[in-house]
Amino acid sequence: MKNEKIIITGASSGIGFSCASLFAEKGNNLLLLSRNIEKLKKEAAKWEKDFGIRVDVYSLDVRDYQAIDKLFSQLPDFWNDVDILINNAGLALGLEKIWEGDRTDWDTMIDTNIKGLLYMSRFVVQKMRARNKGHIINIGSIAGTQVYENGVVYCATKAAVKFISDGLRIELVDTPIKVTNIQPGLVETNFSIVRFHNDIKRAEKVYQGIEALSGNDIAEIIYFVADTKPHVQIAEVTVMPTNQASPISIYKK
Ligand code: NDP
Ligand code: 8X3
Repeated sequence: MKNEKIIITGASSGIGFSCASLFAEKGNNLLLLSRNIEKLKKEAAKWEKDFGIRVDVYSLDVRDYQAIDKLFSQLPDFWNDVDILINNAGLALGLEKIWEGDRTDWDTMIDTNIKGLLYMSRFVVQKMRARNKGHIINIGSIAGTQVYENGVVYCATKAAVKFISDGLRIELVDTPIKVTNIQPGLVETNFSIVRFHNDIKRAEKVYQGIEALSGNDIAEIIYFVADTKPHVQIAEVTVMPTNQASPISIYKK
């Protein structure tokens, strides 16, 4: 796969950054979006030079519909024919029972993981339908198929990602446009640091005693999914560390 045009949300760290790095190395053009872009801009300049590709980086909060509208109205024509959208921006906040949960944490998760993904999809799928070509790759989670206590709202947002992916696939069934939902288990990124509001020690404990997946492991799977023949649509991928069997069934040494 080469010379494709790919949008990645949440490209500043973790899975999104690993995807950007891998797709760049393979010779694809990237439109990278996240709120923090300083470090990303430096990488982008390096990738452009090293791999002869175009990498555009914009600061964007996917919760802000007006900002997305403005971005798409001002994008260079180069981005009119986007091949792949990786809806990766997302987060978990907190680990509490519903009656103890922080309402602003809920709003942030719902606005980012569900509404942000919908907003981005609305703009990009319109363009893909006009060209009759494209692939939407959503980053769901095993938390979207099995709910666990203290994480109910996060799990509900990822269940929504599953149903949005399934529903969009149905709505696009008479087109060549593909929809994939990637459902990872434990991936060691900034995810737990964000979940625990910067409590790094607590975040580190999540990955102690188990070899978690890396962002690169997920990027390699996404690359495989994106590189299939036009008639092959991988609908879902569920991937966990070998010592994980469900969100709560985890063997730690
Ligand atoms: P990271 O925290 O490392 O990365 C999250 C990315 O999302 C960052 O680039 C962040 O960028 C971006 N982001 C968050 N909020 C917004 C926003 N409002 N607008 C734009 N970008 C935003 O975590 P991961 O890489 O692990 O997470 C990526 C996805 O993978 C998420 O959807 C997560 O739910 C999912 N996932 C993660 C798993 C794990 O165990 N790590 C397992 C299963 C799924 P910035 O802050 O710069 O905006
Ligand atoms: C992240 C995986 O199991 O920590 O989506 O919720 S889990």
